[in-house]
Amino acid sequence: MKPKSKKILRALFISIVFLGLNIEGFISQSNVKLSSNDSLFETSAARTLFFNETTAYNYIETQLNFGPRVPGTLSHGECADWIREELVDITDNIMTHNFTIQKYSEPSYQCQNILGKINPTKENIVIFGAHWDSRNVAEKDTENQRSPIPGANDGGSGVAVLMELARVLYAYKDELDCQVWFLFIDAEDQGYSRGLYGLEGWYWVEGSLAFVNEIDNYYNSSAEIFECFILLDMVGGSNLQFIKESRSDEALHDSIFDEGVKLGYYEVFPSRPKVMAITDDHVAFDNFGISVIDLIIDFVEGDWTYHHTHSDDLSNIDIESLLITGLTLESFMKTYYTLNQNKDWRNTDLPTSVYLSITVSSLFIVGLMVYLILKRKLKSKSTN
Ligand code: 1BN
Ligand code: ZN
Repeated sequence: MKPKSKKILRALFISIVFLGLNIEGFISQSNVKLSSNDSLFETSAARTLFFNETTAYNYIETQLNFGPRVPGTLSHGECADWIREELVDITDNIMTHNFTIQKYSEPSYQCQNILGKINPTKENIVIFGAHWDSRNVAEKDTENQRSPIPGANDGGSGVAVLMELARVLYAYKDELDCQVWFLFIDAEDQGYSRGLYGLEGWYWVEGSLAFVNEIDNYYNSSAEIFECFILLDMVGGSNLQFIKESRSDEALHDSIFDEGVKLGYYEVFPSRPKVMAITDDHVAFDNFGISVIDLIIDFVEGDWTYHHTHSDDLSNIDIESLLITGLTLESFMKTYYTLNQNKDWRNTDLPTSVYLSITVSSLFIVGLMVYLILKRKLKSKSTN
């Protein structure tokens, strides 16, 4: 082989390797491999997201300052008013669904689901939901089982993330091609467990059942279409790890978990999550025919052990968990519901990174083959 040909071949080989390494580097960067302790704001993927964990944390603190949000109490009414007041500046319209719960000869209770809508004239509707009542008993505590819990995580965290999500999405609502509903659900947490009712005779999830019964009053069923219902429950504890709730739509679950993994939160959104069936506010929406997901932890055997105890307070909230949940959901909205994109979470395609990896590997192999063929040809030419 002539020295000049050798030089060209060497340059070709180096270029192929260099190109391959660069593209691989790009892919691994775009996947943002971070542990949950790293600062996300140092990464390019997160700089386009605006969810603020301190604002969310303060929303929990405000709720706890009202006292337990148990139906029939002053704190409950004050918290409902506060939710409505907050929504004034961060949604386009606010509706209240009033309903009454009365069991046997017990007193009747005035309850309210509160709905804030963004972009109410768009056709497709994404619903985010969280319950805002807190449990009237602490049946899993060793002390004072008959007194109400603070509900920082169970109740408070979901409301806080919803509220902050509403704030950030409202700021760029013109870039979204859907309606977004923020549904603050009452009367979720007063059912029966370990010998105690929250409120005598109540079922779990009374508020969502009542809302879905009357959902026709809140949208135009001949012109508007529900995309999905995303429920947040207990998203603010330490060692956050979401389960796969058995009613959750497979494609919706995968898309949201992929979004979390894309941001580097592998442990929070595990590839093989625990599968559990949980009675929660998504059930009524699932029965209505909407694709649902319940973003919830394993509150029975998981690491966060304060469920329905007096220790479900601010000291057992991890601000990072609020951030992780909020950023993941904001990212989900950007990926699937911004204008001028054609992604649909229902298409259970492989993640883009897998396609990119396959393309790069194929390019690399083809390049290598071309190199080897050329090398052999040049060698045989020079020996002739
Ligand atoms: C989930 C979160 N639930 C209440 N807060 C529902 C539930 C709890 C259902 C314990 C059965 C037992
Ligand atoms: Zn609960």
